[in-house]
Amino acid sequence: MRPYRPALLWAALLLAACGDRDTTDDSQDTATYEELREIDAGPYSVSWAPVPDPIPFNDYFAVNLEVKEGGSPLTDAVVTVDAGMPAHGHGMNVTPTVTDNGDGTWTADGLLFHMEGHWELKVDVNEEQAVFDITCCAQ
Ligand SMILES: [Cu+2]
Repeated sequence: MRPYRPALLWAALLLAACGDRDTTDDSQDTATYEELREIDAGPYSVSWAPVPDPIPFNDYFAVNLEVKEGGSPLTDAVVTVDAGMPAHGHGMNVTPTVTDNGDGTWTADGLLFHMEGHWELKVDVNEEQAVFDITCCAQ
């Protein structure tokens, strides 16, 4: 009968666990469904809502953002908004302006999706980024 070697088994498990460590250092969360209106980015929870809703095709719209940390509104943060079509490698033809409402909400104005298809709405909160997948646009 061969001797049982639990130490070797544990060493293998530890090596496997350590090997995964690099991939867990990921500051970007990507939403899988366009219906997803709230996702986590690092310690922050980011939710968005377009105005008007649904987003109009080839017309200006705004995005209301709400950012929380630990369930409380985040009132002191740098928030920027951008959007692009990853399959086409381009962004918007306009530059949105972001207003800090001072209560954990931000308003991004002047967004415009000039093509139909898959867009990514990227919301940067300090050093983190939340990416929302959006299919443009409901007719
Ligand atoms: Cu495009």
